[in-house]
Amino acid sequence: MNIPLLLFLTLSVPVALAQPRPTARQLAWQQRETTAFLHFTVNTFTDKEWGDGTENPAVFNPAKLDARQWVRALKAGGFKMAILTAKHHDGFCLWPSKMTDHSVKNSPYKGGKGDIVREVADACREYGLKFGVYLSPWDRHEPRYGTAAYNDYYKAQLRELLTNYGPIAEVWFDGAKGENAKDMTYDFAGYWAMVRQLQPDAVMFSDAGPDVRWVGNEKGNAGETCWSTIDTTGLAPGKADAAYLNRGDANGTVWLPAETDVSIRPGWFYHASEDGKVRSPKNLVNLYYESVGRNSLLLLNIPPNREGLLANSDVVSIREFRRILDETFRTNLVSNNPKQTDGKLFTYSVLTPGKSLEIALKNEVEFDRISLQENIADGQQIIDGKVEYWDGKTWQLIKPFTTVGYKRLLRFPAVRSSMIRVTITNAKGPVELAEVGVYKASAGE
Ligand code: FUL
Repeated sequence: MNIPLLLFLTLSVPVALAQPRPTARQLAWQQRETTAFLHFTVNTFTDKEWGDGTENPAVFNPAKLDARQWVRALKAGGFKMAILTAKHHDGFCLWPSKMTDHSVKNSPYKGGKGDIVREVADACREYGLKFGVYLSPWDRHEPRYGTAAYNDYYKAQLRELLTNYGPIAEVWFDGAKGENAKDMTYDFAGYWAMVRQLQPDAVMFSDAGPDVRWVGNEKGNAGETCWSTIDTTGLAPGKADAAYLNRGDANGTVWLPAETDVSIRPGWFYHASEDGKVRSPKNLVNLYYESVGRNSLLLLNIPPNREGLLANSDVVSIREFRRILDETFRTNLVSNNPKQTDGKLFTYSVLTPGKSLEIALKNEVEFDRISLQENIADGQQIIDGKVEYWDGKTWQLIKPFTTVGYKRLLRFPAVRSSMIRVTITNAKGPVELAEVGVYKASAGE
């Protein structure tokens, strides 16, 4: 081996290895694409968004509660997981925690014998959805809040949730805390160690990870440029630089993909007054393009009502949302290209900046959507690029794009052609282009 080559290998290999990559659990999380959020507590009955912790458990009476109805509707909406607010900021527990009386056990629900965490976990298992829990660190009811003893209280509750309900696929650590809340230093390191020990496959969300980061807004959109890498220095739960979280950082040293949480209604909890303000299927489809289509995951909240059911309007909206997406993405118009159309990230073509990949279509066809995916198992490389179509004489620009990562969806006015080409203009390293989809959007979009 000649000296320059040896030198090149020794210098370049460690650099390549240093590129952040997802863990197996992060990779599985990203490929789920859409998760449902279920916000439910005393607020549903008091018509509030943030309870103050003084609510009487007697108000909590979802007489017709049917978790199977929730999960059936979520499955029809194509959601792969449901995350339940086991405890929101008001401190009321949807399971009979041994740690407090402020729970379902002192409510009229099932005469105090109910356990909504169990009902939802069981329904998810029955219908093949993953199950996750939200356990608010900020607790406005528990007297120990504000003292070191609260960390033990919180951990004991976390342990109950992690040990009694089967597999937990995600734990949501909300950094929210009211402005006049008591001072409290959370033992996040301790909480996270417990999750790793008891549910090693679970991903943990907070403003700053450790597995999944907040997208920086509650409007439902990831940055037009969105890196799964970020620099976590100075970030902590409740301490977020929203714009930074929204777009990530090409030079970030940590793999921490963005989760886009947004509600189907204006509030996170059900309010009858918002029955006329449920997002339409079209609106939800747009959120999908602006979250999943920008290298993020869509966490859509569909809050159960006072009866303990998902409202029909919401059920219809998510079902139609999925029907439209299925229709748009049913037929990939790319012809004869097994690598880029097999749905597998680990079969790919390697592209370097300046290099194009020409892709033949099934005859001359009309299309207005393109989907691109990188093999993120090896990291995220694309900085920018463009797609063009062949007009019979020359290449015409369809659209430039920036980051791709897990998925980039492009929308543009319909064109007719028999060939496209994808060019990478800038990249951090060799691009592993895993999937290319060319589609004609459903009329429903
Ligand atoms: C926020 C909370 O304050 C909201 O009530 C809701 O739970 C949302 C998902 O996170 O930080």
